[in-house]
Amino acid sequence: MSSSFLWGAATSSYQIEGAFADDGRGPSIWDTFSRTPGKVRDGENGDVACDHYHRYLDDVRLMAGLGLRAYRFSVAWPRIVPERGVVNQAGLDFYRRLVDALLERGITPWPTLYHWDLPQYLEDAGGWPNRDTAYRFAEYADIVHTALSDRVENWTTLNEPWCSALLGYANGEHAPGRAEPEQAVKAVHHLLLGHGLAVPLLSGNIGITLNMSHVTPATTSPADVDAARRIDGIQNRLFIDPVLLGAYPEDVLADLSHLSDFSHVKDGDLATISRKLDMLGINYYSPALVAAADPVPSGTTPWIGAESAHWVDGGRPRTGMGWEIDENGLLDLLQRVVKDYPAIDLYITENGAAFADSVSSGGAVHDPERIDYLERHISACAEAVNRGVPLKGYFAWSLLDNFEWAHGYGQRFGIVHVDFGTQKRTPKDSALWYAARIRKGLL
Ligand code: IFM
Repeated sequence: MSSSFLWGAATSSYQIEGAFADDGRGPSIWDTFSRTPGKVRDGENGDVACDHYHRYLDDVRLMAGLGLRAYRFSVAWPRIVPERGVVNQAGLDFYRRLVDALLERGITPWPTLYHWDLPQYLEDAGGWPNRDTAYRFAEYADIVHTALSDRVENWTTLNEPWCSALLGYANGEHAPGRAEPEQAVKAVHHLLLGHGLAVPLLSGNIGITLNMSHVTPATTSPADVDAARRIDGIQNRLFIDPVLLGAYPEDVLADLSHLSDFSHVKDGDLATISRKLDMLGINYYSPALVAAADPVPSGTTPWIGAESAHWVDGGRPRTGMGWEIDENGLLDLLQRVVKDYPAIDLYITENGAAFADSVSSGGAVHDPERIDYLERHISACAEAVNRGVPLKGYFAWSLLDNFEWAHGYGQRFGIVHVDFGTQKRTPKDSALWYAARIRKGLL
């Protein structure tokens, strides 16, 4: 079992590529958002990021040196279709070169088609709240698949549609920065519709990646239990239910009824969204301990549907992002997915932690907290497999320190340190630990 377990690391296009105007790439919503004053820490952006677009060969060599068996990256839609109706061959060529370099070193390419960099012209036409964007996504998926299917077998449609829809359109923390909760509900549906429209156009091992959390009530009081139900509904079930069960959860529709009458859900949409998949990617970082809310503090924008719930401190250590560390949440979550949903291969497509790393005078990066985080969560994966969970792989987030969205370069998630001034890569102690863990195997 453990020898076929797929070990990898993950990145995404806007977070690492840079080369924002090279070879015909058009602007994305993140180019626009990061240039909007006050949206990203210190006004930082992905113009250069890790300069991976120019350094991909070195980065692939680095991956090979660490013994990675798979590399999860995303394709930048604005490189492929920079303007409506225009296919940019130079953009496709970049990913062909990247995939070839991976295959030459025995690393399985694991592309995601959408990791948040919507072409700006599609946002100008309404963005994800506009149904047409789902059809444009399917067209784009078809273009990428046609170009790469001779060398790529594993396809992920979307990464974390929760973030695209809710952070992007409900509270505006992410691009395109709109605080329009009614539109966010439509964005949820059109992201999922885009996924479903793309599925029959792809071949091989096809999946979607959801960011999921294990949500538990802080107490057994009915109010806290209901708060946990609502958060679980918005975070998990609003996405996994339509994809794997073919229906939105009734209680979540009721929770959102003040925002939407769901007339944007057309006949046949749920059949499209629930087309059969081969795998489900789960991104797990932290659990959620939830209680019924005191009034939400002024100046904060609650999640839609979760206006009267708040997160309770579980008393565990936290990462640099302030996220509580609990590997048992991952084990519980995996077992819950197996229990509540039809059988499907599972992959942890992201898991990792940001800490304030620095290069020591000897040139090493000592990151014992990240090693501890990874060790705990990989052990939870091993335990899940022992308990019969069909978990087939694990991708550390992230290969490289990178542009952490609204946090700019202030949060380092990499197992490889990047000096953003010189672009020097230094494998952290965690990268060396991970390489040894891969050699040892899961179980
Ligand atoms: O950096 C992000 C990634 O783009 C999506 N999942 C969570 C990561 C850490 O915040």
